[in-house]
Amino acid sequence: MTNFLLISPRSLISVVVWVPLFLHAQTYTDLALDLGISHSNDASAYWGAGVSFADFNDDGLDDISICQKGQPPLFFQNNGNGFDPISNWVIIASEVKSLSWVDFDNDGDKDLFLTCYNAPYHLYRRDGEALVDISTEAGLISTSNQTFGHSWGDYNGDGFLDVYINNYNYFDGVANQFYENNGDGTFTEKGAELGIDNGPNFSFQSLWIDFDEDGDQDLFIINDNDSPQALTKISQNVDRLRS
Ligand SMILES: [Ca+2]
Ligand SMILES: [Ca+2]
Ligand SMILES: [Ca+2]
Ligand SMILES: [Ca+2]
Repeated sequence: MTNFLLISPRSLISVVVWVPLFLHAQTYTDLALDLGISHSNDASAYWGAGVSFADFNDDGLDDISICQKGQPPLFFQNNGNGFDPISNWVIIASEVKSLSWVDFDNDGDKDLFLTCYNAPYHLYRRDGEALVDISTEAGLISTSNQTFGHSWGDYNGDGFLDVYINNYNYFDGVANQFYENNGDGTFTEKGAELGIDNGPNFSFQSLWIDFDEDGDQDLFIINDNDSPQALTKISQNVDRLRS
């Protein structure tokens, strides 16, 4: 038996008219000034700057952290009706390219990691109201003063977040770095050992993502198109990476 779909001219018209009634264009209103955020990145900046929308004080309200050209980052705490600038966190004098609030030590509060332009990257442990620079004691040693993006992910599934760091050195390509979290407040660099140091490419950003949905984190790397080797790479996590 053959089934037929009968559409009369009248029903066809009704379909054509009916569909657009359920399509709505989204509209947005800029509330930044009303909510207390007046920052604008320097229009002459050659590269963009990162931003974080994360609850850095764990009060249930997402806060905003903004990187900016030639200046330290800005922090705005969400008060429920708007945002209050935090002025006592002058933690670094350098331009910051990206930052993440991340509980690297699993003690329940969010710590801060940031990458810098013309300075080493830094990891700050959250101790109450204070942010304590523990980069050196944690074993995070910059090989570049031009670090752009970074990404956190638990590549080995041990419950502690590891971090991949993208170095951008245009005239002398510097390999990226990958730090395995030892779970005791320290890290071990394993980029070359795991085959993910990305060679001398000028590297913008990275992302840990389980692209093949096999339960482990794979690594996606974005490089500048002037890079000597490749634009982008994805390293499949097979036996803890090696690709
Ligand atoms: Ca908050
Ligand atoms: Ca923490
Ligand atoms: Ca881990
Ligand atoms: Ca995977």
